[in-house]
Order: sequence, then C-alpha cells, then structure tokens
Amino acid sequence: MKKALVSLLAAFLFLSTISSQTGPSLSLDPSKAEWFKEAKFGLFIHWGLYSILEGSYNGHTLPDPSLKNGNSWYAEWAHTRLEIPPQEYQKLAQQFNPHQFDADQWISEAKNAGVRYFVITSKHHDGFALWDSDVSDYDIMSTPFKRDILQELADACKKNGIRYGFYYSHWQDWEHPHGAWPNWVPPVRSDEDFEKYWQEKSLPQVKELLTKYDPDLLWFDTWDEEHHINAKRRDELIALIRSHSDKCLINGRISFTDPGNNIDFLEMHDNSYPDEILEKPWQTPATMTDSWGWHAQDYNWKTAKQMITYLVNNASKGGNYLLNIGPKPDGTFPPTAVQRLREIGAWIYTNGEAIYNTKPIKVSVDKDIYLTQSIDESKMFVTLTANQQKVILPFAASDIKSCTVLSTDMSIEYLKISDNETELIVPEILYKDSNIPVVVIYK
Ligand code: JFZ
Repeated sequence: MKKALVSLLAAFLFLSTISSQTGPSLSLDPSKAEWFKEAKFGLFIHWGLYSILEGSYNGHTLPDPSLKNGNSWYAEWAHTRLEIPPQEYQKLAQQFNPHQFDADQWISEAKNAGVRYFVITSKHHDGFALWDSDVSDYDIMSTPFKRDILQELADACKKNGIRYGFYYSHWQDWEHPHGAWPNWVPPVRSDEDFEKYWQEKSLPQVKELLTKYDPDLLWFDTWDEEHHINAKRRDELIALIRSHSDKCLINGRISFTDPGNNIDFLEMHDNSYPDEILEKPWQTPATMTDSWGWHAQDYNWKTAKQMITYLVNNASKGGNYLLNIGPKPDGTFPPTAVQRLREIGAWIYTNGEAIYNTKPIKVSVDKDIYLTQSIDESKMFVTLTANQQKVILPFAASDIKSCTVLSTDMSIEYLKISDNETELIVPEILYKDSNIPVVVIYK
C-alpha cells in the first residue's frame, strides 16, 4: 500500500515537472479569478491622443464611406481610418494636456456607479503610452502634461478598493516601425520584422506595466485576421505575465482565434451578449455610444435601462459587463456618460444584491425576465425589464418561503399554477417606483 502511494507520488511529481516544462504554469489557481466572477460590473476607458481629434480630421468625420476604410464610428481608429500620416498623428502628443484630469474624481464616479473594477487603455493601436515608459519616448512624458496617468489612477483605485487593469495593444502598433497594422494597410509586416517590435516594445512594455503598477488584469486585443500572434508568442507573453504576477488575469483576446487553455477569462465580441450560461469567467466589453474613444458627433447614447438590462442579462449567464467611457481631451467624462453612470449606480444602489456575488439559475424563463441567485442558493432574484404583470416561473410554489420586492420589502403574491410552476402577481405600482424592479424569492 505504502509502496503504491510512493510510486503514485513519484508519478505525480514526474508529470508535474513535465507539464511545467512544456507550457507556462499549467497549475493555475482557479480561485484567483474569484473576485472577477463576483464583480459583475467594470468600467472601461478608451483615452489617448485620438481623443483630441474627437472623430474628425481634415474635413472628414467618422464614419466616412468616401474614404476606403472610413466606414466606422470607432474614433480611436482615426489614425488609420482617416488616413492621417504617422508624422502628423504623432504630433498630437504636443497637444495632449488634459488639465482637468483628476484620478480621484474618475474613480469615485466609478465607485458610485457600482463598478468593482477599472480598465484603461494603457496603449491603444496608435502605440502611444499613457504612462511614463522607459521603453518608448512615445509616451505621456513627451506631452506638455507629463504626469503618469496610470500611476495616479492605480493609486486612486487602491484607495477606493477598486481592482484595476490595463488594455494593452500587444499586436497592432502604428508607431513602432515593425508593429502590426490592419491587413488593409500594406505591406504586411514580415514575421522577422514583427519579432523586433515584439522584443523591443511589446514584451518590455507589458513587463513594465506589471512591475510598475501590479495590475489585477491585462486586456489584450487581436481579432479574426491573420496575424503574428501565434501560439509561441502567445505563450511567451503569458509566461512573462505569470513570472511577474501571481494574480494578474489575462483575457481571451490575447489570441482571438486560439486563446489556448492558459487564459483566465473569455472576452466576448464588442457589444455582444451570449444567451447561454458559460462556465468559464467571461465579460462583454460594451460601449455607451457607437465609438469607444471620444467622438464629439456620436450622439447615439444607450439608455440607462438598456445598459442595466445588459448588465443583468450577463449576470444571469454568469458573466460581467465592462462598460466603456471615452473621456474628453481635457480629462473630463462627457456629461451624458456621467448621467448614465449615476442612473445605473442609482439602480444598483437598491438592487445590487441581484447582481454582485450571484450565480445563474439553470432554467429557462420568458424573454425580459432575468434570474440570478445568491451563492448559497437561499435567495433567487427575478429582474423584470418589460412591465410584465404575470410572471411564470418554473419552480414549485411550495418551495417558496416568501416573496418580496428587493428595494422596498413590499410583499408579492404568488400562485401555484402546477406542480412545478408558480405565477408571480406583479402590481403595476412596481413599475412606477422603478422601471426595472427586482423580486426576491426566499427558499
Ligand atoms: C477592438 C479595437 O480595435 C477597438 O478600437 C476597441 O478597443 C475594442 C474594445 O476592441 O475592436 C475590435 C476587436 C475585435 C473585433 C472587432 C473590433 N472583431 O473580432 O471583430
């Protein structure tokens, strides 16, 4: 018996040595993503030199179908889509001076909105670093502003108990001579050339982000296009991150077509919402308007109700909602963005228990009804987004101890429909009080 145990142990040790040699840290601690699963709601920020352009350049405003690749609202893409010559674009650094930027104000606004984590573009595709980078001079220190924005934000997040992370464009880089460009901008960079960028800028800057700011997550970005991020480079980057941080989470877009098994959470397409429960941690990155970066003529704001519905939908499928704001070049949030954050925060103030620290319920319900439950399964939350008067739930009425409105404790009547169907009788007054009421069912 003892002998069998010893050889089992030996085999285990042998196998774990092999696995640690074949791939970067395969024995990940799954509990390190626990905070992310509980958090449900994060704030995303797209901010950089492109914010100065506000979606326009030289008489053209995005989307502009008269330009070959101009048909997009994404203002952070102004450099390539509005065909700005690199030397011209890079001169924007001399103008970047957000004199009203106040990290504490941003983070307290985020905190009041109910977000639990904060992600900012440390470097978007344009290649410009919002921090004091030792690796590249194309950074915040080359602007009149000369303040380390990431440091100020990281400090504010720590002070307010908000987790923080950085978007880093590890593949596209339109400043380094060998960084990647979209495939519609020839020539396609050779793999040897890309390797120079990879070794000179991409990897060293990621290392810098880890050692200087100790982020809780890194947000990488690739898409469905043939690219230089093969499995070898992906694993090299992951190994670098794991060697500098035990806690830093990595998103799936590190390699869109082949993320492998060593990422920490899945990233949905922009503004896309799965309708099934996913087991791995996941999130949807989402815009409030059509653009990520500040676009002065993008007036297509989603309503607070739409955004709360996306948040609740994702929570009911086990996922998170990473909601974006594109701050203005002076360092302030657009007023409508603040209004929306406060509207969402007001709803979360009374209904947050239906979101945070919940898990999905594996049953199907009618459209516009979203179910979550407390981790110990003693409470179920029914979120109603479409003024429903009659709500049929696939549970036995005999399992219910009581049923009330989450925000007010008002009791809600329910009826047995069949052995495993219960009807909630929702009075109209509920929709007057809140246009997205939550009913809590105690089991
Ligand atoms: C990317 C960026 O290009 C964009 O500027 C923004 O930062 C967003 C969050 O991420 O946008 C994408 C990425 C992937 C796809 C489309 C847009 N895709 O897979 O089709």
